[in-house]
Order: sequence, then C-alpha cells, then structure tokens
Amino acid sequence: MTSSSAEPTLFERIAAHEIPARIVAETDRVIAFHDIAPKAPVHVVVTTKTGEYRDVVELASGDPALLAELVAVARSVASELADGQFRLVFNTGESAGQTIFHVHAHVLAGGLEEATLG
Ligand code: DGP
Repeated sequence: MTSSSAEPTLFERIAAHEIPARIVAETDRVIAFHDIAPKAPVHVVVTTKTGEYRDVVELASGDPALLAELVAVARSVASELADGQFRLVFNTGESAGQTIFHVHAHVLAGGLEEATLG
C-alpha cells in the first residue's frame, strides 16, 4: 500500500518537522526520535521518512536496503544513548500492538535485564 495519494502519516509529518519530536538521528531516508510514551529507559522510534510501507514485512520485500539502513540507524542510536545493546521490536498488525501503519522499529535499551518479552 502506498500513501502517495493519502494524507501524510504522523511519522511523515514528524520527518517533515511539521510535528515536533525529540529527534536523535537522521539520514536521507530514515529518522529516529524519542517515543512519546517510553517503555524503557531508552525508547526510540526509528522509521522511514516516507510511509509507503505499512510494516516490516512490506519493507523487507519492497526495499531491503532501506530496512538495512533502518537497522543501522537503530544500532547507532543504541550506541549513542546506551551501551550499544538493544532490543528491536517491529509491531506488525493491529493485534500485535501496531497502531501506526507506517513501518517503524522500537529501539529499547538501557537496563532491560529484568524485562521480559510481551
Ligand atoms: P506502534 O504501537 O508499534 O504502532 O508504535 C507507535 C509508537 O509511536 C508508540 O509507541 C507511541 C509513538 N507515538 C505516537 N504518537 C507519537 C508522537 O506524536 N510523537 C512521538 N514522539 N511518538 C509518538
């Protein structure tokens, strides 16, 4: 699904700096910013600047190089804001907790030793 004829997604508006966010990293095609409702000491959303891919499955088949770039940005964010170790979560589908249908990863880091999945 593409968003070319649709309204911009929330994350496209953040990438366009129309909606403020605490941006921590940016490349030509990827942007990372602090999650508005953090679930870990470091909780950063890493997303593509354009919203044509709904989720990681679509991105992986449509543009694997862009997925690799997103993962590289996640790694550098975890190195900058924590000890370089991190959990990378792609909620995929509504019943898995996805609320924004513009592919994005959650970088969770910093003192996750006690955290369990789910
Ligand atoms: P998900 O549930 O996987 O679709 O994750 C969406 C995340 O986006 C959720 O953790 C909260 C975050 N979020 C929603 N609206 C905003 C916003 O306006 N600003 C920021 N920084 N994060 C947002």
